[in-house]
Amino acid sequence: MTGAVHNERGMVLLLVLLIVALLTALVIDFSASTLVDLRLAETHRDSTQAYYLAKGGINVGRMLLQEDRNNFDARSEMWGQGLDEYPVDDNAAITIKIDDLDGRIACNRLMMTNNNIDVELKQRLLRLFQRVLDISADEALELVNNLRDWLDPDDDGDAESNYYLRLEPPYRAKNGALDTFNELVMVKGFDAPRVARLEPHLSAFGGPGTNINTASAEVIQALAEEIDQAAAEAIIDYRTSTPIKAIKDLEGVAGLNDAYPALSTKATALTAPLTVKSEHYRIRTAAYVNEGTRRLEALVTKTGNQLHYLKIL
Ligand SMILES: [Ca+2]
Ligand SMILES: [Ca+2]
Repeated sequence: MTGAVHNERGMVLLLVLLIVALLTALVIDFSASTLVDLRLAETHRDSTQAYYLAKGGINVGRMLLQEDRNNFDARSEMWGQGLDEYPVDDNAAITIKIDDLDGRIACNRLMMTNNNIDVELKQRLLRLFQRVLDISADEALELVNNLRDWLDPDDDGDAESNYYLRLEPPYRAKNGALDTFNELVMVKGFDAPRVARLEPHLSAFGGPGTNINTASAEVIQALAEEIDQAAAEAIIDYRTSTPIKAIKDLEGVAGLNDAYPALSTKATALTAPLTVKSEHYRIRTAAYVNEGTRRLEALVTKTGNQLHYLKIL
């Protein structure tokens, strides 16, 4: 069997699995009381069905990730395609979007398990903050230090509980990992507009490494000083047609020049390695049933198909 035929059969099988999973989510017995206003009952039924359909969509997303067993992870793969208002019934549709969080820099990884700073990740955050927020090196350093104080277990520093307790309303420094990315707005210097600008490049949850197949141009440039905008664009051009299966694939790619040796070094770094594979994903779904809409978000780890959380958006 050729690779193409095999892939095509795999896609058809997945599509069948997907429709079965979604229709199962829709088949729920609703016995609306005759005493309740019919219109209200219908709205309630639609929203409830939309909730189960959105949840079915999360399961389909997890299934797509589990079906992906090769040695690289890129958006051109089945999981990266997603579904956009895909009809599953006459009155129902589903949107599924899977984002690879290992293409982003995971804030929580700034502190290593031994409570030391990951100096490699710190450098990447410094470069990313300067470029994305258009701030000086000193201002970027202050932000990284504030994030460190938020995460580290002690209360020694400029941006610790002694600072936050003077705010209105007062609160304490977390002195631990971020539970959600939006928690970053609580950290000194990270206001909502800044957090929104950083969001495509950062996550709370994620691996220590960075997947070159899914990283943004900004994250690619943040990897090393030697990687300029032209080099980041050359990588993105290359990977659009050819998923990167090993960092070595980039050797000799036109436009990379001095950036390749830097990338090659990152691939074997002891901390925050540059990779071609991912473990941490965010699945977002939106389900529409007549007038009812429900949106869900899940964070999952691919190995062991672990669900870290499921929340209604
Ligand atoms: Ca893959
Ligand atoms: Ca602290």
